[in-house]
Amino acid sequence: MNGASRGTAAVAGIAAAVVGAGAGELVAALLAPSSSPFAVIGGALIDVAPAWAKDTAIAWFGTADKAALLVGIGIVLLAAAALAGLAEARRPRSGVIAFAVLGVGVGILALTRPDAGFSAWVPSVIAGVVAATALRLLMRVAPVRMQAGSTPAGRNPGVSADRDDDVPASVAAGTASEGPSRRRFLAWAGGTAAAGVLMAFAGGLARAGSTAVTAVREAIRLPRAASPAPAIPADAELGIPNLTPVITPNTAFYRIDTALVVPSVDPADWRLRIHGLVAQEVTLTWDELLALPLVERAVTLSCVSNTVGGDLVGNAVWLGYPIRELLKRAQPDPDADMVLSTSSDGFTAGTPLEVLTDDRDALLAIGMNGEPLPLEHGFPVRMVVPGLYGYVSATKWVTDLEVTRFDRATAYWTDRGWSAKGPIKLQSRIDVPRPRTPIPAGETMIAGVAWQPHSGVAGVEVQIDDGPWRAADLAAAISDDTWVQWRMLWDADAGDHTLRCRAIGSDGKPQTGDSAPPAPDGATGWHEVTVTVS
Ligand SMILES: Nc1nc2c(c(=O)[nH]1)N[C@H]1C(S)=C(S)[C@@H](COP(=O)(O)O)O[C@H]1N2
Ligand SMILES: [Mo]
Repeated sequence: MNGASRGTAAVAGIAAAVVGAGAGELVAALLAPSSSPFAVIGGALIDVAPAWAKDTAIAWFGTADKAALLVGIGIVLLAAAALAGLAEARRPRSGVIAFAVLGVGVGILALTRPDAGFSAWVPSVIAGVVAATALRLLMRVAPVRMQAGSTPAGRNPGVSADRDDDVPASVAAGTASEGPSRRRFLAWAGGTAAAGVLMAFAGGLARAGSTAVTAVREAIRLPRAASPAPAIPADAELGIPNLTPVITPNTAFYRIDTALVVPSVDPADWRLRIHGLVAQEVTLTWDELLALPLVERAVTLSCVSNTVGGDLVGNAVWLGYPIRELLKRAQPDPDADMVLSTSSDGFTAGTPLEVLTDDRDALLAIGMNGEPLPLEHGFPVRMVVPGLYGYVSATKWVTDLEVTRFDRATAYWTDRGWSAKGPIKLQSRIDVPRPRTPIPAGETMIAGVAWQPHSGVAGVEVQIDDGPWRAADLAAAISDDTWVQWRMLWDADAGDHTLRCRAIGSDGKPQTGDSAPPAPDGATGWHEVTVTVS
């Protein structure tokens, strides 16, 4: 025991970890953005997490699941750092070594990540070295504990240079020393932690401001579509307050992916390789893609994790090139039935070959609502396939299409227990009134959206309490590939009421009322909203 109190040792460990983590974030921001220690640990955890843990995370935190994960990692690391401090006080160097080993370990882990560059190990190793050094230095300024009157002769506990081994254990058994040495230690520890926070902050700024790819994206002028999107019918938008707009703005579009740090892919380096069971391998560069006759289509995208009434669904106008045209060039073998798409960060999706070659507009997309794809929505190139959940079709940052077979290849989410095939199920949602909003008696508007991309929606019905199902008014649909707004006027009488909706599919059949959870192939059931009319 070197004589520091437990509290002091824990504080030293935490301050050392904070400055190490800050250094790691800063170096990562400057050198290897996807290799920050947090991103590496988080990314590895996301990949090894059992399916139930991920499903729970998405169900609890929705699109904030990543923030929740990072906070969780932070808490665990701080606890571990406190323990490293305690270890250091008990056995000098043990905490220091623990930090160094952790840094090297995470550095090695960094090299195994799918998007790792040569220097992926550097931020974590630097983080470990900085934390280890800081712990060693802080323990030197840590006040020793002593029994009353037993100050070792000739030494001031606050300023001794190195007393790792020379303070007798009995000295350590007393109360922590108060006064200047303690204050001095706290000042050092506080300063160390503050330096860490500042470095992390600077790293965040560097990342946000300097990512070269952001600048490249901003300079891009998208080509005009050879085949523009059909005009949006004037009566597609009902204009009801609080009703989801028919086109989802990019900033409001849900985001779901396994990427803790948004991949930065420079279009100049982007290549798409089409290979596997094909007669002709095809590679495509960004410039070649832009020179092709592009089409623009509105397509509604939904996440399979969307619960009944949930908001993991959005509708955008995508600009891209039909994947079927590229596959035509590659000439798939007759026995192929799947295309395994891979992203720059190692995510994979398995899409039925048939869906990518039929007459629907499955796109290799570069534009979203008139802009280049936002970075978090797959810049520079992603897939968008009308009618399929994102996990089997909508690969962002896509770089590779392997033509293969369902009995030969599996993809990211199918390896975690989700269905290999994922057609989007018929769904509808009540947006207005919001649950539990007080409503005055009399005429009130009920409104929402309904979707089954690629099949289309033939109608929507609404049920109040246990009354009859009544047809709602359907707005004009942009196309069968998009959702459609609906509304119904309701003469509300005082009391508590349950509102329910169900869509009618293109085959005339109503949406099933059987409740099923999202796993393994999409939720079913009727959306219900309870309101109080007064
Ligand atoms: N590279 C990559 N692409 C991905 C994913 C991913 O984790 N990584 N998630 C998929 C899932 S599950 C969905 S629902 C859609 C979501 O697309 P969005 O974030 O643009 O809404 O992206 C798909 N494409
Ligand atoms: Mo998803």
